Formats: sequence, structure tokens, C-alpha cells
Amino acid sequence: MAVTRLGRQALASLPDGTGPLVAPGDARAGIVHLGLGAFHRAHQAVYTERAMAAAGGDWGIVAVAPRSRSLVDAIGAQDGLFTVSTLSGEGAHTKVCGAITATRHLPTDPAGIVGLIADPAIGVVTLTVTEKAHRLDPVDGSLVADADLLAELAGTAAPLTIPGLLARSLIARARTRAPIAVVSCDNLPGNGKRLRGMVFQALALSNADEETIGWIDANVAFPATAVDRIVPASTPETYRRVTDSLGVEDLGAVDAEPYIQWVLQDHFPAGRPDWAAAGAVLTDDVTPWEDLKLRTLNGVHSTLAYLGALAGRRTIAETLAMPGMAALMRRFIAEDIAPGLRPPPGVSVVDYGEEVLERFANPAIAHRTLQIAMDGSQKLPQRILRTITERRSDGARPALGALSVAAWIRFAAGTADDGTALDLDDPYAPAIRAALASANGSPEDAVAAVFGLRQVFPPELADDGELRDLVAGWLGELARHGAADLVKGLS
Ligand code: CS2
Repeated sequence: MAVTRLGRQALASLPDGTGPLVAPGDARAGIVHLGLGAFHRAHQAVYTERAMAAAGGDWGIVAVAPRSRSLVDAIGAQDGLFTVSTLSGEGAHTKVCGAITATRHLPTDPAGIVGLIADPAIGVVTLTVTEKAHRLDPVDGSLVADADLLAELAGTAAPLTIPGLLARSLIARARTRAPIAVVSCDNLPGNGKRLRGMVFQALALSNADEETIGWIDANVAFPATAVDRIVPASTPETYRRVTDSLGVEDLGAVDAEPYIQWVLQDHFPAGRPDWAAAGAVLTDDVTPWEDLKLRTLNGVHSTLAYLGALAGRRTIAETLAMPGMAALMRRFIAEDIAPGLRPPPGVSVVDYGEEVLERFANPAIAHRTLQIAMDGSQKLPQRILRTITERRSDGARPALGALSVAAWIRFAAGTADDGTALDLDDPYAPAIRAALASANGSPEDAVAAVFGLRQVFPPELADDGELRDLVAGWLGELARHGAADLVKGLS
């Protein structure tokens, strides 16, 4: 029997308690989101639907895909509806989310999206576009503006990049004199300040006049946020689970863990949904939350991803189950990460770390090591290198931070411990592979070559001989023993 496609026509047939809190047409658009990925659907969209259900408001989301068209069509054909399956050892709970009111595709509709962001009915723009889409040099934060971006900023080419789209849209917005908040929801330290810096560098290269730039400076807010929810890439099982449980076909389905957290700097000149009513934390200072999450959860995540991939483990949960691994991650948190952190009031880093390890061990979440291992050059600076820099400035020897870097280097070399080839999915893959190819095969030479990548390693680390020796020592140990035996031997 043909399965009904999820959409407004299927809502009446859904099992009790699985329908959307906000139905199509209940709310007009008030938010434009850039980045129609799985994380947005399982995080900001869930919070926004709950906020509208709790406190009303026209905060429907127009979700914009910057590249791929598939989800735009899939969710657009479902009246913006999609499902989130919350997975834990107790089972799965699948529920329809109704926060998205429309989907748009940037490459085919740049002018329409500029006009949408300029529309005063839109009070908030949120973004989950990944670190690399910001086009900022990871070390000095400068905007990497190639000829295409310069043409976008000059207004002689359609804005297809995030910097180009934001600059053109805010120039158009300035003409309406309607304030707005532009909210980064990416895993980046100081993500609001970083996004603002990117936008103003782009505006400086645009044809915007001083008055326009002055208006944007005074009326566009860039609040910081810390976002958290483990959302693995959807698999055939994701879609099958929806059909089996709800009796509908959902091509926008996502899986997620039960845990969810959103901490936002409360700076929204055009208003916002009542996200606090949905459980979000609104504060003046996001930094303690962001540091805690990026350096503890994401730092351990990346370390597990590289050690696990080298050892041939497919998921984070399988990696954490390796003999000695949980104990080693507890040491990493206690010895290297916690000393440099100023956690939120009343929060213990070690206790938070225990909760993170429990989340990583969730047997229902098949979070692939290779998915997290992607874009290491963009992730390591804020997840691992900041921890190392803090410890080195205290004169400490962050041995396990150094192991994490060594595992990344060995992963980047492209061969797992059993000889299996490892792809390097990273914007700097050519430079990383060239650096490794230039080394003479010794760990010391490989470390010196990779530490020479200024896009990744700041000078204070690149020139740190003791640190390089630490990393080279681990690289040699990984080569001799393999990740699994090395970790087991450390316990
Ligand atoms: C992961 C993050 O893919 C990755 O790099 O570390 O997406 C992680 O799952 C989230 O930050 C959890 O909040």
C-alpha cells in the first residue's frame, strides 16, 4: 500500500502526540535561517516551534539552503513539515515539527532571499553554515575574499556566498530602517562577534556608503550563542522509523539525542520568539557556556573521532567502549581541559564531562567517527588548540591535548591502523597532505611540517618545541602500537 507523504493532508492521520505543535499556516514568517541541515531541524526549529506553542508570535522559519536543493524540495513538498526522532536506550519517539513555513534555495533565488531578509516582517536571521562558510582565516580572522566574493560585494554578481548574501541583504535592510538580529548558531568561539567581524569586513569591501554601514552598526545585532544537541546524519533507518511509527513518508527526517541546549545573548532589537519558554537560556554572557561546550564536548568528540577512526571504529559510542578510552577521556577533561575553563556559575567541568561521556555512549545514536572527523583544520583551533594554548601559557604539558593533535595528524596522513584508506574531508586537505608528503617519514618531521600550516596553528604553538616533541612522541607511539593498544596501555 502506498504510504502517504508527510504534509498538511496527513496531519489528521498521525498517532496522538506525534503531530506538530504549530501547524502550517498558524504562524507567518519572522525568521530566516541559513543552512537547512539536520542540526537546524533538530535544534533551532524545535526550540522555535516550542516557543510559538508556548507564547505565540509570527516566528515561522523560512529555511534557506545555501547549496543543495534536495531538502528544499523535499521539505517544501511537505508544507515545511518534517520529523525529529529522539533516540535513547529507552527507544525512539518520533514527532512532527511545524516551525518551518517555507524553504528556499540560494543558488536559484539570491535576489528573492536578499529581499526576504530586508523585509521588516523578518526580525531574526539565524545561521548554521559551518565554520568554513564564514570564509575567515582560522588564525587571524581575516575575510578570505576571492574575485567571486568581491563581485558579489560590489553588486555585480548575485550573492551566493554567506558573506556576500549577508552584506547585500543588510545593505537592502538599511533602506527599510528596520532593526534586526543576525544570530550565528555555529560551533565557534565568540560566534556573534566573529560573524559581526565577517559582515563588517564584507561591507568594507562592498559598495555600501558610510551612512549605510553606520546604520547597520547601530541597528543590527549579532548576539552570541552556544548550541548543543547530538544530531547524526540521517540514514535509511531514520526514514524507515518514521514510516513504521507514523505511517507517513518524511524525506526531511532527522534523528537526535534527548539532550538539547541553547544559550543565547539576549540582544534582539526586533524582538524574538520566547525561546526561554522553550527551555533556552537567555543571558548577557554566553562565553562560559560556549567555552565549556566547545572545549569539553567538542574537544573530546574530535579526539574520539580521530582515535576511533584510526582504530577502525565506526561510531563514537563504539570508540568510547574501547578498553581504556573512557578513563583516558576523563583524564583529558580533568588534566588538560578543566584547568583552563571558567565554567558557568555552579557548573562542575568534571560533572559536565561525565554527562558528555554518557551522551556519547548513547547506544541508539550511531554518530559516525568520520562525520565528526571532517574539517579538522576548521575545528581543532577552537576545540583542542585553545586548550593547549591555555595550558602552555601556565607552563603545563598538555599530554592528552597533544595526543589529540597527533591522532588528527595520523588520521590526516590517510591510513587507519589496519591499513584501510582514510579520506581527508577538509578545506585545507591539499595543504595538509602536501605538508605530510614533504616530511621525511619521521614523526618529528611530520609534526614540523603540519605545525607549519599557519591556517591551523598559531605562531605560539607552531614555534613551541616542547609541544612539538610531545606530539611527535605520540605520533610515534600511534604508529608503533596503533590507537587501540596505545589507549589500552594508558589505562
Ligand atoms: C560534532 C558536533 O560534527 C561534529 O564536529 O562534534 O556536531 C557535535 O555533535 C555538536 O556540537 C553537539 O552539540
